[in-house]
Amino acid sequence: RGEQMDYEFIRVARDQAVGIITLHRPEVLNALNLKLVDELVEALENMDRDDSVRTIVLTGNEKAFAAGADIDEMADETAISMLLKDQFTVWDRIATINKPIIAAVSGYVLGGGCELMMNCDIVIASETTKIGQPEINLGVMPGAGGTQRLTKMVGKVKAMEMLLTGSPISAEEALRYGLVNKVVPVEMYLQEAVTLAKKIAAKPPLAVRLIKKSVLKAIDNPLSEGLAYERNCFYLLFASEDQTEGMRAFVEKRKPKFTGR
Ligand code: CO8
Repeated sequence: RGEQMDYEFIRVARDQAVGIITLHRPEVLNALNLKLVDELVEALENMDRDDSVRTIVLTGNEKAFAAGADIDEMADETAISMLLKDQFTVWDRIATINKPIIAAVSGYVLGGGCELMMNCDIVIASETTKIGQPEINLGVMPGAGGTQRLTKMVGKVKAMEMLLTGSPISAEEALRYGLVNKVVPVEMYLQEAVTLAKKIAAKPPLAVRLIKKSVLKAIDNPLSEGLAYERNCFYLLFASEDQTEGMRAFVEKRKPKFTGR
């Protein structure tokens, strides 16, 4: 399992220690149907288990990272059919991936697409990126974290504006509000993300993993709990061979060789 041929709506590839997942439903601007999300979660979890993958890049195409959940698939749902389908149990597993996920986005990043981007750890955006939560225009609201994660990221008044008008913001505006890390020309966004992913892939993996976990703790917990968690992770890393190697290499003025142990 996990071979390319298993997937209908995504593509998986490798560039050295970077796993690359490409959303691939170009004819509908990568609208996220249930099967696509299932495949995405399976690919993410496979890469998370694979020691030779250190970081993950998640991308779409130039025109769309993802224009949201698949509206055709949702149009005839009822409250009870949605509840029974329980699509968010699989969705929530995206937030449990241990390895850093770098989103390389361009074009439309709307609705569930924006919520997916906000589940990533670092975001590189092309100049043509448009980010928004247009659910209100369909008579609904975000259901995969859009009201919560967006508010924590951009603050109350900007979140209100985006969620209540449904109008997308530009890449530059997203940069100002801290929704994306960097805006680059459209020819470069994927390469830029892969370069960044390779840089992080060269770092000691246990430290990478515990830093990601600790930062995510800050979003959801009081400071005192986050600090206690950080302290324990910090102590834990002193049990790793990479701590011994990293500090010894510094003292010996040579480059460290990290093994992930
Ligand atoms: N779902 C299904 N099909 C879509 C979607 C979508 N979200 N977005 C675009 N498409 C399809 C279009 O129907 C069209 O198909 P066809 O060629 O068969 O007519 C094709 O993609 C190309 O789209 P357009 O012709 O509309 O292209 P335009 O360039 O004219 O417009 C827009 C681009 C502005 C992005 C427009 O397509 C649009 O408004 N799309 C819908 C955006 C939207 O409302 N997204 C929010 C969806 S609701 C949601 O995400 C709730 C999240 C809940 C959690 C989900 C977890 C997965």
